[in-house]
Amino acid sequence: MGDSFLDERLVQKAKKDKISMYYDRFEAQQPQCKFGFDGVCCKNCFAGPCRIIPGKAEKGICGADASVIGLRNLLRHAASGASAHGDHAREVVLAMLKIVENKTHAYHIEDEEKLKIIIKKLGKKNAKEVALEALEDFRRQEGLFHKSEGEFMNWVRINNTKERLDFWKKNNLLPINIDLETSHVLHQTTMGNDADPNSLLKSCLRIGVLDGAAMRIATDFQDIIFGTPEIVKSDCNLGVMDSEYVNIAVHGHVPLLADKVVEWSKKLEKEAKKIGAKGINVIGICCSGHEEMMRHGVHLAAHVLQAEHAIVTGALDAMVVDAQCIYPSLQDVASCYHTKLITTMLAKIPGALHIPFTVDNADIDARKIVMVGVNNYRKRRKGAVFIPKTKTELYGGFSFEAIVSAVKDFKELDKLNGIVAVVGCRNPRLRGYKFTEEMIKILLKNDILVVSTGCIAHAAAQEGLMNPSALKYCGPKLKEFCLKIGKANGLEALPPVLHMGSCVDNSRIGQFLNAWSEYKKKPISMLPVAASAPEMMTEKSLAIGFWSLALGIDTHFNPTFPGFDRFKNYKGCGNVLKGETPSDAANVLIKSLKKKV
Ligand code: MSK
Repeated sequence: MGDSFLDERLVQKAKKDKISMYYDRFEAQQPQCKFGFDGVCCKNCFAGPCRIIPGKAEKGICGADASVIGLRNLLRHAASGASAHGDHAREVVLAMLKIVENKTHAYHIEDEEKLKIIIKKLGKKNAKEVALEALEDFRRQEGLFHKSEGEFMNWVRINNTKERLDFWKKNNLLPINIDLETSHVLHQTTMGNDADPNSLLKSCLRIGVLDGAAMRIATDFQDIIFGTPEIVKSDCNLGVMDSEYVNIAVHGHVPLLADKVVEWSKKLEKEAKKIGAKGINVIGICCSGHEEMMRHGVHLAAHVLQAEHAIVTGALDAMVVDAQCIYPSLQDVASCYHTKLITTMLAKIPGALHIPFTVDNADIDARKIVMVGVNNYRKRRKGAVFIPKTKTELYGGFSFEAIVSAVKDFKELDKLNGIVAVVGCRNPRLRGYKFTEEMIKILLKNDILVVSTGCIAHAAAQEGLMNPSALKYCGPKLKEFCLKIGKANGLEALPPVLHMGSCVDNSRIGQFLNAWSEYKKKPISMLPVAASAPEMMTEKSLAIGFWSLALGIDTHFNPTFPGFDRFKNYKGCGNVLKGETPSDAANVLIKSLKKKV
């Protein structure tokens, strides 16, 4: 049996084709390890593993107790998540440096305005200096390289309110550089190091501050290179695949690859027609989907848990992946059909075709990738193709700039009961229960505007919450707001759930909150805003959650992270919220907002 958001006919098709899907493997894992889930198993040295059993074994062999083990594990997870965002950001900054040094002609500067704003904020003269300042955020060593390098990350300094910077400084939460901090956490959590729960908790928040900056670097440079998103109409769900076209999926996170695949798909249309297809249909999975939908209107086909099903349709000619959230199972599924799985960057999978993708060779590599899909089209097995009809219209591309230009006056937001950022992954643990969709509907009914990113944004879009028809779920104040703003912008209505992009684009939410905080002359922690990761799965989501807490935002996590019950709120940061049903989750979020209005 599959999950409620999966197409039942594809579930049955996978079963008939004898393919193991994530939900089959999830069942095979039951019962899952309780010690692992509670975060009280330590494997950080080889005297272990040590498991904490209340009343029997309260401490590990070295003497670390449940709090220390739990927080060390949590901190390691958060640092891994932040390192993923850091690596992603570095790729884009290095590409920018190549552009400005004329070492690549595959990319160019698309958004000069955004570049100028960042040059000004940094007090620099040109694009090259901006790229070097960003790279400084990966190497600063207390003035070793030059006196002006500062003591903490540039992207923290230029993108946060004075109130937050002062608080973080006072509490030693300002990160020096991305590589140093993530590596420091590995050291800090090895056997025989930091055993102070308060210090470990502070490090979690410091990693959160770092993660916010890493995401912002990625977003800023992506906007400069590919353009800042504007409101765009598109479709979502697997019904966007087309059996008469060559279907190529872009899956992962880094638009350096996905954008080139989109470009070459247009250039190679004729090749597809030569072999009898009507053209090339690029579809988006996970965050690559968001990046390409926002800037090119590419259809959002699938979130992380639907990626296997995109292959089961039998109509996917190639799936090209880069990094993060790529299940290795995709190759097992692809090997049962004609689909070519192409790896290109960090995520390598045995059996897949590996075409290393580099900025230097971007055009040659992207052409090669698209031609693999085109040449594979004829290998589709007749009778093995089934594409569900389900697709839903959505409006996406609500960058900070797009929202400001649509809403015009922040005063309009005073008419609402607040804003909740609902972000993150879909988690198989929820067994397909539409937790997110139900929770969002309760928020809308309570006149709360929702902004969303990542796979949760796929979920919201598929439920029809990102188009004007979702007004039927809204309370009167939210409905009036959406109608007024929508009409002023030539839309039937503003969707009550705003699509703000990929995981790194959570930084757009931060950008919006800074501007709102300035307008209201109140710290973010006093604004009617809360956050939720209702189906948290990846370590990146945890890092994002710590960023949200460090900003002063009450944040809901579900499933709760390991060691939740021992986690203490840090004064001056947001509170960790628990809600294990959609109504409990919505209620704790609403309660948090009420305290601020
Ligand atoms: S892709 S981090 S499963 S949102 Fe950004 Fe989806 Fe979560 Fe990956």
